[in-house]
Amino acid sequence: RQAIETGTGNSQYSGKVAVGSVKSGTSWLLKDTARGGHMTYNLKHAEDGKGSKFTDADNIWGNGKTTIAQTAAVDAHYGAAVTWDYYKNVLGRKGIRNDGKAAYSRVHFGDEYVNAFWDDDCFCMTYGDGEGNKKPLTELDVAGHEMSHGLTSATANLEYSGESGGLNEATSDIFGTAVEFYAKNPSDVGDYLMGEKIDINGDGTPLRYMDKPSKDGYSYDYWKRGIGDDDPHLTSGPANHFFYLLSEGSGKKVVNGVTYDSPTIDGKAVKGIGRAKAEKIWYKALTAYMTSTTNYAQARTATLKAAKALYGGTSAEYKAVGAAWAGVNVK
Ligand code: ASN
Ligand code: ZN
Ligand code: CA
Repeated sequence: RQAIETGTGNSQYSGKVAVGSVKSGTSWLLKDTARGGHMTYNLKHAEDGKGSKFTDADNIWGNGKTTIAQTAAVDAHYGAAVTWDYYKNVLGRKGIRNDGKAAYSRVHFGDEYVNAFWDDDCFCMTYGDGEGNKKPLTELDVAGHEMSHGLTSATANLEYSGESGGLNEATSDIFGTAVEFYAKNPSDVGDYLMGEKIDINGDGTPLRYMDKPSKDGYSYDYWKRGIGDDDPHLTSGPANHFFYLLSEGSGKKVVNGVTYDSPTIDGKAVKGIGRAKAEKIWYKALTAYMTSTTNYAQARTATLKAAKALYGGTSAEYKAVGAAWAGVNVK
């Protein structure tokens, strides 16, 4: 039997964090025994295989910078841990498959790779180092996003093309964002932006905006016919926007110091019901009512069913779901 221990991690994006580690001989192993045994591996720039285990002599991991390989591992390991805790404590779910077993993470994939991804085959998350090895794609909301692709695969299994592809992507943005808020980490406060710290555009802007997805220059704010032919990362827009409207409502609002201004297609105001309820509605819709081919109209029906089951068919929550979908042109 191994004693469960916790190490100290100096992350790049989330400050000083606890990391799951376990004593192994004379050193420590980066293994989260308290969370299904999740481990983070070092690919050392390879693009396949599992990589090498991370070990450490003093159980203090990373230095907050990219100068040592451990730092990206700290962020990835922490991201998987917070996502695990969010699933358990908020969604009542024991890991991605609800079986108590962890996925694993791999960092330092490829050469200056500017992406991160989930893979159903390895049941694992993988992170690149970013351009110039400066901004690894290991930010907390990105980790929550990738791990939640595993959650989608294990539940509704939304096909990664057509409108279901956009809903698949949005599910990952929704839970990635939920995880970031859940962490209550003063070094990485929650927001309705994706990847705001990885500076993927090189000008300080985030990867995606949920209050008004078109702010990225590419994403859709509203559903329209034929949308499913486009990239899931752009057709996630209406569902991300729906989630924002349902949580916070339309118009101007400041949350954790960030100013949002969320429009509706017809200018009708939507009143938010709070993020916690919006998350519960999306999770129930995903796990009870959506299937692999669910499209936008069916996602509306699924979330209405979920709101009815959770809060009743005459509730303010149920009405807000309808209003938020109308705001993004899904009726
Ligand atoms: N980061 C992307 C995602 O999770 C990776 C991809 O498009 N395959 O959607
Ligand atoms: Zn994704
Ligand atoms: Ca974020």
